[in-house]
Amino acid sequence: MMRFILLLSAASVALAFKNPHYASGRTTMVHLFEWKWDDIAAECERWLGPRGFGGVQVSPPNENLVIWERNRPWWERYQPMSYRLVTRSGNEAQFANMVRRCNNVGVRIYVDAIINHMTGTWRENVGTGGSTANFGQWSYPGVPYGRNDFNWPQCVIQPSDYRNNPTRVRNCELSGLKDLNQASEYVRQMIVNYMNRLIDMGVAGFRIDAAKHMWPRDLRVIYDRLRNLNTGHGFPSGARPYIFQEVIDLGGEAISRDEYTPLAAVTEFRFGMELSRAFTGGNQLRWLVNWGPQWGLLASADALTFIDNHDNQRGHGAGGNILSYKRAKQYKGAIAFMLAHPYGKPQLMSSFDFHDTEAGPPMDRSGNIISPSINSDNSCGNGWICEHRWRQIASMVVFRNHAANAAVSNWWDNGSNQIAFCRGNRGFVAFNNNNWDLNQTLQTCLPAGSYCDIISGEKSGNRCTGKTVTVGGDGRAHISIGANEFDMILAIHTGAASRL
Ligand code: LAG
Ligand code: CA
Repeated sequence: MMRFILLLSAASVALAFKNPHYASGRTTMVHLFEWKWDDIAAECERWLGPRGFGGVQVSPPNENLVIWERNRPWWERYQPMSYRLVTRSGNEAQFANMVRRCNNVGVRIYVDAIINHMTGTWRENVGTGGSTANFGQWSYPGVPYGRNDFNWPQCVIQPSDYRNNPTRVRNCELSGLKDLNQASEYVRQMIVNYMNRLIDMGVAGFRIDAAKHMWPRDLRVIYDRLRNLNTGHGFPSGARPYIFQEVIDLGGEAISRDEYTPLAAVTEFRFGMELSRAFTGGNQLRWLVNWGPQWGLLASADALTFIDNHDNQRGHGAGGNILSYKRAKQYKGAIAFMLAHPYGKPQLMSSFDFHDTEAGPPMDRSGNIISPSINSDNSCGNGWICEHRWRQIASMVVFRNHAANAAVSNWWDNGSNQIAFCRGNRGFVAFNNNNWDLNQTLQTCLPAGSYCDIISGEKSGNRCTGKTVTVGGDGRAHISIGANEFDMILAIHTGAASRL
């Protein structure tokens, strides 16, 4: 009996940090990379809430080193100076206001937590909140941290360490960033205080930056000390934060993602790598028939899934050839597959346009971030891409919410790159990644009726601005996706947004 209870409680601990606590009926989060808090609050109210998005991953909210020497690159935010909530995205009051306003419209906030390290060594030493540091003394009075709070002896991770030296990967510096010692009681306390402050403000969870570079046993202590989510923000009582740990595991390294799944969820980097490969012709779509763990992916409940993230869309981090907004047709195909298929917990990337992989977000001469403007066709301006506003992508978020727990059924393929499947009797989707047309009568599994394809257009009143699909009494319908069409996808569902 005792053993059974222990087993049971071990299982519930593992599940505890794997629930995003989305508002009911929501399934998908978006990373609003480098957005300002006031703009995110507005976006929750005018777009994300009404369109059924579940949450937003925000850029690190804690004070970072200002690096004019490199013209304020995006990556300065991965160099913490303190846990004060002051950055180019806004101050503490603005952060709190954003969390409140987003929760009010059913959109959760997830914080990118940089707890592995502090800054590198630079000539400049002032943070976004005015804190200073003495790099040579490992001194960060804004926390405060000093020499005793870091790993010694100082060392820098070498490429070969990833293959054969897990201790160095955990205890040496990641690209010269001063490496905190999470085994220290004091360091743990500072980190826990920071994260608990955010939980009290109403955030729903965290991305754990560089989790591979910290010991799972130390992370466990930190997670266990986190408070429950704030019931004053609509979370159920006893709810644990959602934690997705950034572990890049493409195989062949000494440290594996499996060391982290007993603790909480993990970012599944193989997901975007495989789908990018398939949607650029490096693999046939027909093989996606057994998409999931059979492909070597994590168990679905453990996986935070995405095509690109802020690192691999610009060749930072590990793994190359990831699709992004820059190859829009293929990218939308991969994203639509991610959202149509029940595997994993999807995260969308929302980018600013870049040519220089180091360049920071759109900013003025003083380094202030310039807000995205919103055009009449719902797209963004001022240098912001806003993939989450692309009709095809936003419509597929609605599709996923509507498909809910329905399983994949009635898989069809043409033996190469044309595929189609149903989600129970709620949704149907088809893809054409061949260079010839798809023209087929297929089993849609949907009730007879007239549907508006949510990819080529949308329902507006009782009209459809895209393809209309007529499903017969036998559930069959004629499906056509031309090889040269703007998109390679067709999707219909029984929700209000598609049914005519
Ligand atoms: C991450 N995950 O584990 C982030 O997703 C990733 O964006 C971060 O790297 C990294 N870990 C540390 O949090 C980014 C850039 C790096 C950048 C680093 C710190 O990809 O290029 O390093 O943030 O700002 C930069 C320079 C390095 C330099 C270092 C230290 O590029 O040349 O050695 O700063 O000063
Ligand atoms: Ca470390």
